[in-house]
Amino acid sequence: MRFLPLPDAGETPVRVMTIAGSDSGGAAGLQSDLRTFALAGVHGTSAVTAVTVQNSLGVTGFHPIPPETVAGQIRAVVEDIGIGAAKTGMLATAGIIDAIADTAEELGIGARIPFLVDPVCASQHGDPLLTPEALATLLRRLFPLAHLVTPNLDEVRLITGIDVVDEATQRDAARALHDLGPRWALVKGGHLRTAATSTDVLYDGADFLEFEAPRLATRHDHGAGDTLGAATVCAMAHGFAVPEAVAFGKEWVTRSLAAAYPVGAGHGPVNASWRLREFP
Ligand code: PXL
Repeated sequence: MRFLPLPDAGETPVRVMTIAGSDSGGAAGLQSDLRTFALAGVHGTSAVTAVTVQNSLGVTGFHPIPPETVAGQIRAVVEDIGIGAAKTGMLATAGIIDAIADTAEELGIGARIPFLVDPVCASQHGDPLLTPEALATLLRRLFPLAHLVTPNLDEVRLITGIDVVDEATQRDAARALHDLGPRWALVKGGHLRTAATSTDVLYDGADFLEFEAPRLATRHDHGAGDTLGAATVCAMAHGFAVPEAVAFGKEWVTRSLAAAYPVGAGHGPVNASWRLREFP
C-alpha cells in the first residue's frame, strides 16, 4: 500500500481535526479517529461533541457538550494550529450542528479546508447518537458544505428513503445524496451482507467510481466507518483528490478489519495498529 509521507523530526506535520463524540470503550468515535490519525502520521486535533457511556455491548447514554464549547474548540485549533482537513462523526444535537456549521462557514471549513461529513445516526447496536430532529439540520447545514459525505446503508435509508439491495439502488442512493449538496457522495456497501464483496460507490454528479474490497468475516468491526473516514480525511489533508483519498481510506479500513481483535463480550474494534508492523 502507498502510505502518506511522514514528517521529519522538528518539521510541522499535516494537521487534521475530528469533530466527534467520545467512545469510552475506545473502539469508535474520536478515539478511533485519533488512533488512525497518529498511525497515518498526521497531527490529530479534536472538537468533542458528546461523551458516550459505552462498551462493547452498546451505548447506554450520552452527554452532549454545549454548542458554544464545540464551536470554541474548532476556532481555537483552526486559528492557532491550523488544519488541512476536518471530519465529523457523532454530532448529538441540532444545536451542536448549527454551531459547527456557523463556525465552519466563518473559518473556511468546507471552502478552503476540505470537509468530510460522516452522517452518524446510531451505533452498530442501533443506539441513537443523534436526536431525530437533528438529522434534518445536519442535511440542511452540513451537506452543502461537505466535500464528501460517507453514509452507511442504514444512514442512507434514513436520509434518502432508499433501501439499497444491489448495484442499481446503490447508484440511485448516491444520486439522491449528491442532490443534497455535497461535492462527492460515498455510499458504503459494507452493510449489504448479501453481496460477496464490500463495495463502496462514489459519485460526483457525473461519474460513478467503485471501491471494492473482500468481505471479511469478523464480528469485531466496531469503528469501521469512523476509521474509513479518518484515513480518508488524512489523505485529503495531504492534498489528495477525493477518489484517491477514498482509495487510501478503503485500503486502510480493510487492513484494520483484517487485524480486528476481541475486547469485552460484544463487538471488538477494528485495529489500525497493523500499520506499526509496516513502517516506514
Ligand atoms: O461508529 C459510529 C460512532 C461514532 N461516534 C461514536 C460512536 C459510534 C458508534 O458506536 O460511539 C461516539
